[in-house]
Amino acid sequence: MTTALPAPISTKIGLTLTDAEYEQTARLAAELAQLPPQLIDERSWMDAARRLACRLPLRLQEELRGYRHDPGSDGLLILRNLPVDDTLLPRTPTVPESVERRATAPAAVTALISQYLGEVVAYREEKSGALVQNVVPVPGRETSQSNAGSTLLELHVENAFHPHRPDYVGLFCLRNDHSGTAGTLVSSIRNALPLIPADVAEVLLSPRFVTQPPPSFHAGDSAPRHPLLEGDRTDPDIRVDFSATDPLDDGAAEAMEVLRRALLDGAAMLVLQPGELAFIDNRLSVHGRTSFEPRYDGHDRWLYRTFVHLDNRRSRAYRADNGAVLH
Ligand SMILES: O=C(O)CCC(=O)C(=O)O
Ligand SMILES: [Fe+2]
Repeated sequence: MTTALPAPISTKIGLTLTDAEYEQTARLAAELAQLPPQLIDERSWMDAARRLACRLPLRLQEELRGYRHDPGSDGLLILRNLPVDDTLLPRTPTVPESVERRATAPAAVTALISQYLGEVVAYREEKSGALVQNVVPVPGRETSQSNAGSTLLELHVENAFHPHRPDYVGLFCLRNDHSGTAGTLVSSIRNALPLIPADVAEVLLSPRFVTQPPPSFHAGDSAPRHPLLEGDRTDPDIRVDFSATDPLDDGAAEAMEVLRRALLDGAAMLVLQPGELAFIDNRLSVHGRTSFEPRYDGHDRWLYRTFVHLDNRRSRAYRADNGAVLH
């Protein structure tokens, strides 16, 4: 990675809720949070989230619908001024594989918005298939290339090895890190492509790479040989994890390094603040995280993560009982 930090992301991307919209969202989240059985992973609760999401503030609905149509050059949507009450939050969890099972008010906020964007899904072999996962630093995992770490997390497409990787990754900030500097790195192939020579792009478009499951997965086969770029040559999708993808020959290794540099050159840094929810388009953009110093004092950085698919039907063979969890 370069030593210079990428530019902070423009504050113009996305939507900041007005105070009236904040109140409307808080009321809706409170209504959802108290619905029995108050457990996120129960089907009836997520069904209610889908239904109630139709009452989110109209401007928020419009923003989400527009983002789904075209995620823009950064593949990023940032929603600001969402309800999170720090005085009601418990201590930041510190255990490995931490997930949120309880229908807390902020979990209801992220469930509503994620369900409006598409279908909230999870993976059986990762974080016990929970639909809302905690992104928190874990003692002893500092250097792990997973979201439990606190050293630099390499740029990656989420679950790049999986045939049904998420279409979007949602990161909802409950607490920032103590120094207020931990940054989510985001870089899109739309911005990087012009920096890549045509002959290198040709290599990236050919199946000369394999990708392993990330360390957060307990089981799973590596992806069969695949290209790193696919689809339209002028506006391709990207599929790479710089700590889990291996080039199969020297030319592929060189091309992958050019891609990495181009993505780093175009990367933006997003220091999420409490009440901000970022969606990353996992087909167009890679993400990572700068390093930070956890204290393990109950007030460390804490995000809720959700995964969203656009079309449940495509992954039906991977989901038992037509539920939300893929194998
Ligand atoms: O901590 C972050 O900002 C991102 C971590 C990450 O890559 C993830 O949770 O998928
Ligand atoms: Fe990630």
